[in-house]
Amino acid sequence: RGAVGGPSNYSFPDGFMFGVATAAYQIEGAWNEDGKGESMWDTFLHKHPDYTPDRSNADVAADSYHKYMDDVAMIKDLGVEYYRLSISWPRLLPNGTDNNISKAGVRYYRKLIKELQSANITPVVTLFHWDLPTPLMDLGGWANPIMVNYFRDYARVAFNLFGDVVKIWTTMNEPHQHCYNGYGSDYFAPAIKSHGVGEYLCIHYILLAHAAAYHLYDQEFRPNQKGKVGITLDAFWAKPKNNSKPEDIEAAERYLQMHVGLFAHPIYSKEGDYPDIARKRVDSISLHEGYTRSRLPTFSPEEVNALRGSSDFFGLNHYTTFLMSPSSWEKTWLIPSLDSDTGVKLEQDAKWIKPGAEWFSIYPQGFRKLINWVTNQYGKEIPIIITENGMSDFGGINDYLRVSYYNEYMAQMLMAIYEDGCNVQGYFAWTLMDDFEWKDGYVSKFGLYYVDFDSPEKTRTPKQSAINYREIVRTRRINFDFIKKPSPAQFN
Ligand code: GBH
Repeated sequence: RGAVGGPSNYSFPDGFMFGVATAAYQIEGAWNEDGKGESMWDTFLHKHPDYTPDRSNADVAADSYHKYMDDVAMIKDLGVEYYRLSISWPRLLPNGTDNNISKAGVRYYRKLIKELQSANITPVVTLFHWDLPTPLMDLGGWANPIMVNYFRDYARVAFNLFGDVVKIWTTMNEPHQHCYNGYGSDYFAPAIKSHGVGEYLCIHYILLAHAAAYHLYDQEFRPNQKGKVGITLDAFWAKPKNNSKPEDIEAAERYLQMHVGLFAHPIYSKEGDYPDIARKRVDSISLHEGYTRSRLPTFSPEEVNALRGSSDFFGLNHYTTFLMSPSSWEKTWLIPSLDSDTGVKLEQDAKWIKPGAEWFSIYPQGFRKLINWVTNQYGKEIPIIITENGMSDFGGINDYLRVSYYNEYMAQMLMAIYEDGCNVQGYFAWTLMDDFEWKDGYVSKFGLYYVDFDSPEKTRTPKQSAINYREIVRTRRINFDFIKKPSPAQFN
């Protein structure tokens, strides 16, 4: 019904979920207030103040710990019905373990959830958006198998406390980015640089921890709480550098299997387990490198079973596209590593607009391709929820490029829905407001709302992109003419 006449006339399907997303460490601040424990990001940034270009950290950030009422008012003003937030594990469990539940932590998330409820906004809660409690990091973090149990304990506390209201959970945010950048290199905390070994351990135990939380919910909570539990995976679109070169097409597919498939195949495929290509490559390269065992750990048959089908939806984060071609050696690669095991060179087209962060180019068509790839790999039955999509820039409230980024990317999503039959059920814009953007500090901005980080009030102001998103949500259509960039003369 909504599908006549192309993207500018398509209307979003009935029941389509519109939302905005944030993450605790990036917005909350109050890093040591009311008995909150330290997360490994707190610890890391206090130790390495020069990690970010502006020597910043998220001790205060957007101060959402105190300003959550303003946040909810903004979300309400956007008209969206869903808000994806994350719980700070060490705010709830200061030591990471469930022997000590912080009353203030419970109170904070209770108040926030209540406030959302009274604004008719449905919370979607991420359990782990990278801020691991430092005491658990000290034990090796996700490289330590015991974390599977500690994550399950944490999940139980969260389901117990908030599951009466929270009906949509995502266990982990972007395990690929977390493990690859944090355990495989020093781009993210904890900066372990155990490339090729630690990064696979992180992947392995994060997957098992996800499955443990899923089954815990199934057994102890689902019968009463009747909610859904999924995971959020990230993916660049992998575009063959030269579409008429079979080796580039193969490289692109290999990249997707090694980066998305590594997580998605164990959970969403019929057969389960790591994709064959990953198993074979890492096994044989490890052997060749002189290791007795493969650097990629092995799941037992019970673990394969526990992982298979352990998600009620496919949470997908997407930002940008890279061009792929085969390569056996790149100077940026650490060896061994997921990168060298993959053997694919990543570039971006110089013609694509690059509005902000180094890694970020605009290529809207990649979004539709990616949604189709996920659909073809794992089937139409599994609902896809876009848990993040948004644009990086360095600017303020007149973010006309972000307006067209959202329009164009959402149009591609609508084409995936109506022209390709993909089962996309929701979309969350990243992000509600400017925040602490990890490696980029406060320099790279993704917000729909501008935050004045110099003001003690952390004043929030809607950008043009917020006004545009509100109109999309209100009309359930994309109006490409709603906000027009003024001609240069009008700027004077
Ligand atoms: C998401 O991750 C996060 O979930 C969110 O917290 C973050 O604010 C948002 O996106 C915007 O960045 O992978 O070698 O090319 C995206 C993570 C991590 C993707 C850094 C690009 C660049 C280095 N990004 N990565 S590389």
